[in-house]
Amino acid sequence: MPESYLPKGFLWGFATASYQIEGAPHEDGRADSIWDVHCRIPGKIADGSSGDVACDSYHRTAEDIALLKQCGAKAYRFSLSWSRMIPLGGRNDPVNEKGIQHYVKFVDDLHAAGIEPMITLFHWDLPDGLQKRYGGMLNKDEFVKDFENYARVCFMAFGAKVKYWITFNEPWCSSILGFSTGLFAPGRTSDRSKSAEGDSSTEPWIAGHSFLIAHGAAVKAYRDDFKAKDGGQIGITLNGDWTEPWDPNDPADVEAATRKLEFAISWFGDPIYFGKYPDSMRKQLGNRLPEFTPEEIALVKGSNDFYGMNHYCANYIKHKETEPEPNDFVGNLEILMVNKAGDIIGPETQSLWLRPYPLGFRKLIKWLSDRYGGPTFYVTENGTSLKGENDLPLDQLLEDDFRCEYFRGYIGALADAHAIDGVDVRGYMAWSLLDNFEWAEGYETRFGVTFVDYAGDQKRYPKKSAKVIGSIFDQYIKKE
Ligand code: GBH
Repeated sequence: MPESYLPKGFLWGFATASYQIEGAPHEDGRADSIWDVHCRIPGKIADGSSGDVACDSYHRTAEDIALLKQCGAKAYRFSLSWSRMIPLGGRNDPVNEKGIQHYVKFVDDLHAAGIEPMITLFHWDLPDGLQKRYGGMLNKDEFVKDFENYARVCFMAFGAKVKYWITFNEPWCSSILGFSTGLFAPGRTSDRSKSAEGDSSTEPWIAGHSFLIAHGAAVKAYRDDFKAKDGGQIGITLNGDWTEPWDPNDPADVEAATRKLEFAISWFGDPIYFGKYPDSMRKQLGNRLPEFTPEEIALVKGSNDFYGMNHYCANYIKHKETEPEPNDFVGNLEILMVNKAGDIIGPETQSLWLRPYPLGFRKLIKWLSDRYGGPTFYVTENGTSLKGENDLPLDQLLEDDFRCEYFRGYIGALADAHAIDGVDVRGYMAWSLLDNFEWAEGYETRFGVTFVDYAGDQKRYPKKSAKVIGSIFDQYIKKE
């Protein structure tokens, strides 16, 4: 037994997202999401692929549940496709009973297998109807009403069967990658070589504001009309990488490292816990960052029952002397893999942005816990790709020791954060159960503990990490 530990009853399992695994885009009444549309634009997805088939999980729910059981998972975090439930998306559009029934059955099947469902309402796949009708997140009033309506449809459909609800997955990604760099759907950006429309200096901040208000409205709906009878909890999932100063002896780099955390995480975290945007963001962005009305503050402040934390890696941060560009979204700084002393933050993976640094996990969750007054955390994603994994022959690919080491390091760091630093963490979902559609990267980058044979009828093969992860939790979770 290692010295550090995770609390008794710790909820661990795996995470996925609807568009990344389901396929079946036209089945049972589903309509397009903005990702279906985005994938059709040539050049947007590295391998020209889409989520049309993906892991075919829409047809293989039993197989996926069997995989979860085999791994010993206690929980499964998955997202609902809004376009299956309300195909056109809006509060006056028809609800699709078939879409609802698919997920109701899935939740029942999970329970029958002894696996706790954790539902994400929105993992980036906005119904395209709402994008076309009014610009999606850019139209705050419409978007908030439609999201609240969709959330209510879900709360009603699943009632007491679901104890863990997540409103949004990583609103940073939808806002910045969707409205600033244009890498993600809906692909808007000021860069006219990439999109005919968009304003990177304003739209990401407007979208982010809409997400916050919509989160607050959905949480209020749950607390007012469902929580007492259904007994669940609701929160938001925020992404964030840890930051180390490029030169720890340069106060400007130390400050920039914190500013990066504020631009990436506190953008959403501060309004939810304090009712305001971080000063560093207001200072740089001025009135491009929307203001909260008193009614909005009342909705947003205090709107997390728990903090959903997605975390993968760390970077070195170097301040910039020059004035920030109008499209800057990181806080006027450089993000680097090597520091002044020549240390490398972590080994390469298949994802350019992902360098494992387990100690950063412990440091970040402690930083968040201190900043936000010791909230309850559920880690809602953590995992890694492997450099060159996709090019390996199957027998070698299944021996994913690098991923096993990643999980050992990160789960150990989490146990330290809990046992030594006193962080209140109660669950952990590894990303991901399956190799899946890795957004703009297509299928070349794999994050699964299960290999999915895209050329061989989507057959699933558990990797070594699928077995190892359970033994790691066994080691750390307190029995008494
Ligand atoms: C998660 O985001 C997602 O929730 C999940 O759907 C996804 O499959 C998983 O990561 C693995 O990627 O390309 O330089 O602009 C993780 C947080 C933040 C990581 C944005 C990628 C893009 C950096 N992501 N980041 S860049």
